[in-house]
Amino acid sequence: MDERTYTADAEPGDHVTVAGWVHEVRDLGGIAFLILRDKSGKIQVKFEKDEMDEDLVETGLNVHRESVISVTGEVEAEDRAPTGVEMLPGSVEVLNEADAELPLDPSGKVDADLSTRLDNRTLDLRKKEVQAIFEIRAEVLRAVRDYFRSIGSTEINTPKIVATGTEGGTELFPITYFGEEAFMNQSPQLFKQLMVGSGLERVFEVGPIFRAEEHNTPRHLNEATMIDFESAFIDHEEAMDVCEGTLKAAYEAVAENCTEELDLLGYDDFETPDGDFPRLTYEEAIERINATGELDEQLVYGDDLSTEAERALGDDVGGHYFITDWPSEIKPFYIQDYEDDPTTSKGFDLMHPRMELVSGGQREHRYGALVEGFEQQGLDPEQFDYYTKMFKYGMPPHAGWAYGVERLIMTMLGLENIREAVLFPRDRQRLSP
Ligand code: AMO
Repeated sequence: MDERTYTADAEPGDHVTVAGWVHEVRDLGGIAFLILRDKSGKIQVKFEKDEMDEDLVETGLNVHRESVISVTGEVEAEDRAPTGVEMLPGSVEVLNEADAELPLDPSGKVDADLSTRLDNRTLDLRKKEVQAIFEIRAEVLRAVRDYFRSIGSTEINTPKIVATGTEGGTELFPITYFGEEAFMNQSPQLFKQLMVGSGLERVFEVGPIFRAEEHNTPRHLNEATMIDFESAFIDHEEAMDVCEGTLKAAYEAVAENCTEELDLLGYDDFETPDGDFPRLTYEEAIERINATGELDEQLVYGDDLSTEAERALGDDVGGHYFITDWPSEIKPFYIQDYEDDPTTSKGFDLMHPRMELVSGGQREHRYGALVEGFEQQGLDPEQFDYYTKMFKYGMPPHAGWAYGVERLIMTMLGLENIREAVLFPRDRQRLSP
């Protein structure tokens, strides 16, 4: 194939070859237009029937929409063309003809429901506004990685096939591992903690997690992507600082580098969070929720926050905020409790007004207290021996947290359904594509 030029780079006076998808063919009689689409944009190709080779016109105008073609020809300025330029084709090559009937209309003129879109994700992703979500997701991950590197954090990759769960036994996916029972990992929690004791001290991971969630909701997935962070020699307050810094870095990068994508998604006032995020204790949070009068039943100390409670508080606070000092009994075994008040933990959540984005906390690094915590949660410390025993050989005080990437994107872009932020979502009904 001749050297290919992106449609956006085709300038008047150039002789180029462009390649992409047939977006539309408009036949006006003596003259016809083919709109060719590629990653960079679209270009109008003009066919003058009486003046051009018959075969060329035939090829260009009879090709089905969404076929892949390449066009070689002259680029000319044309005010009436959508992009101000058009091409006069010297040759058209059909590289792969598409079926006449498509399961989904990538031009977006005909709406499709989410399920049809996800069944045909390849075609769905030919729409610029759908692509924009994934360009933004990629930019968020780049910015987050850069931020972590700037604070001396090492990227790690930990096993996804494991022998035990970490976030409560009910949400595990069992698999068979050479005749033995194993599980898909719910979180890199224990591995990242082991790494802060390894000499790497400060680590992060971006990777998949697997949870057999009971409910099919607009904000739960059965396979999600988590951004995990863990650092030696910091406490939960400092961990919250890093968490806040990461979130702001992600928003700022999107505001700066994704203006086109934000335009496509209809944002003219994309706001990056600024100022310090409020840090409410759990007790303050339930008082504020009760004071909104939004809930049918008042919350009492020890209750977890329902979706309605989170929403009531989110509306009240109006921006990102942390909830700190959770009751120990509703936080996992690895979270440390206050020395002077063992009923209160140093666990925290970062909340967006719509939902929880992050959980984290100061970790229990003392062997004795850690093993006790396992027993209190009805877990067998023996099963976690590979983890607990390292706490006997020099485990520094440490803290960390984890984001759900899809929830971050969903709340950043105001998406209604978390599935919009995943290429191929896994939920209770969906195992393929
Ligand atoms: P937690 O279970 O709260 O904490 O998970 C952390 C964050 O991950 C996201 N998340 C999910 N997103 C989509 N679908 C799901 N099923 C799902 N489950 C979780 C949420 C959530 O806030 N090990 C701890 C973190 C830590 O303490 O470092 C953990 O996994 O945004």
